[in-house]
Amino acid sequence: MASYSLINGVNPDLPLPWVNLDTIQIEFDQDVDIQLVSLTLTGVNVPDYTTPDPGILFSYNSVTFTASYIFPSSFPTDALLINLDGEAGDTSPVRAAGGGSLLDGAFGPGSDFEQFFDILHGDANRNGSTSVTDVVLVSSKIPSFFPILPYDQFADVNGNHSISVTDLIATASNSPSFLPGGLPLDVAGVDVRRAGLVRLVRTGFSTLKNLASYRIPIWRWHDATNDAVSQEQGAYR
Ligand SMILES: [Ca+2]
Ligand SMILES: [Ca+2]
Ligand SMILES: [Ca+2]
Repeated sequence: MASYSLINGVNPDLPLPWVNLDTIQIEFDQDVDIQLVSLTLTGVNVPDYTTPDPGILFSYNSVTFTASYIFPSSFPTDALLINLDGEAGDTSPVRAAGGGSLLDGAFGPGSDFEQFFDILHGDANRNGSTSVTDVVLVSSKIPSFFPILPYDQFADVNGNHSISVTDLIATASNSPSFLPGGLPLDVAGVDVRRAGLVRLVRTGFSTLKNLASYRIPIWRWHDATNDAVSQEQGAYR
């Protein structure tokens, strides 16, 4: 039986402050069959980012086992939900390359994977609102450059590895603002948290490398001998 684990970044449950995130990358631990329509992104402010396809650039690298979805514009402030199809009845479920086993999503082989994450432009202290507190925080880091302190990746709201007046303006211009109330619905219009997938609320972000293509979940298959380990590693168990 296959399973998966996530690799978490710094406080992965908290909002992401970056203003120019536009790419979702999903890295697998083996070669997979995956298509553009395998992924759906929904939100509260924007109910559906992927249907119909707004011009997403999809690619899959069969050497690094990484799927990339480059969206035509940066994600706005929103509460978001990724759905990756893994059900037998889906149009293009993710499966091991060559017609192998279906993806192990929420509860077992042949189920979707769903993951929440929040974006709040300028929320440098990641407390769920953008205010003068964030403006003061960003201001206190000017000038700084990665990786020398007081550089802070979350105060570098345009993700260019330096904190400057540009980040300050971006933060101030988004203040005050808040995350939307409510939860994103999945593609079937079901509130997946209320439907029992509370364990999927936790998001898994890797260490920041390139903010403009921020890497979100790391997906892994495990063979039967690794199953006990992978269950323990599951970020939302
Ligand atoms: Ca599905
Ligand atoms: Ca804040
Ligand atoms: Ca910057």
